[in-house]
Amino acid sequence: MTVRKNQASLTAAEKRRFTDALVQLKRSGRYDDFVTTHNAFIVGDTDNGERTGHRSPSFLPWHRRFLIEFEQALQSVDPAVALPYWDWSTDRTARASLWAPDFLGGTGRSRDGQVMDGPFAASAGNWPISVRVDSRTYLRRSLAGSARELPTRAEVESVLAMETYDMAPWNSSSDGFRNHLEGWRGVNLHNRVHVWVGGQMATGVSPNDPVFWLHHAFIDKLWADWQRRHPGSSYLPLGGTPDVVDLDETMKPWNDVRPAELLDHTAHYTFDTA
Ligand code: CU1
Ligand code: CU1
Repeated sequence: MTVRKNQASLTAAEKRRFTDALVQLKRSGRYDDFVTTHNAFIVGDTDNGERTGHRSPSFLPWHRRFLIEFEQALQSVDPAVALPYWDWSTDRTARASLWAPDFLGGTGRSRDGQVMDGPFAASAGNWPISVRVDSRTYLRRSLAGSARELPTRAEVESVLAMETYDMAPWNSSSDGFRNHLEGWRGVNLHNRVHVWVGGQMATGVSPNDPVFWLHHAFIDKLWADWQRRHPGSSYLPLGGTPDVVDLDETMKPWNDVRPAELLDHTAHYTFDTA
């Protein structure tokens, strides 16, 4: 059984196995397939046209399925590994242990944003950026650069309190839990964290930065927390909505899964909240 832990409580050995598995997956070429898929959806998802991964109700089930596939790929390398989650409302500075050299490494240097320490530094030779939106082949970050503050716990609570999952027009202008969590409206949770990290994380090729997985594992956990708080609230829309994925409609790129089948994460993993 896969147990996703808070990254702050991982042992040194757990951190090492996780980053080793990432590097092995990268070397095999399979890691970059995930970056390519993510960017294709970022480019294709539009407010007034078809939208699946972002700006739409299926933002949450799409990333849940995406993370499950990625976690399974990691487990094919090391069966003991699970995705950790990063609670950025608690570990909210560039000095958090998340960014230490024994885990993800730190912020980029001021000249060009290049990450200089940790397993994903260009100098370590294990993390060439191949799927990219510009010519730079090294991992970049600018922690606390463009977005100065990460979301607070009070801001998280204000979004978890929202009763309705999503509503028309089912895009980046919608009111409701999904869009406030995704961050196009209100206090902005998910999008702001991408911008706070900066570098590739602020682009469509964001999975180039391994912190992408820890960020989205926490977004996924917030969805599960919201479900527990609002047992009477359902995924919406239920059906008949053009351009978005209804509850029982199949979801690209997989075409073998519907949001309805992804509402219960416990079939795949649980969270260790220690
Ligand atoms: Cu995404
Ligand atoms: Cu994201």
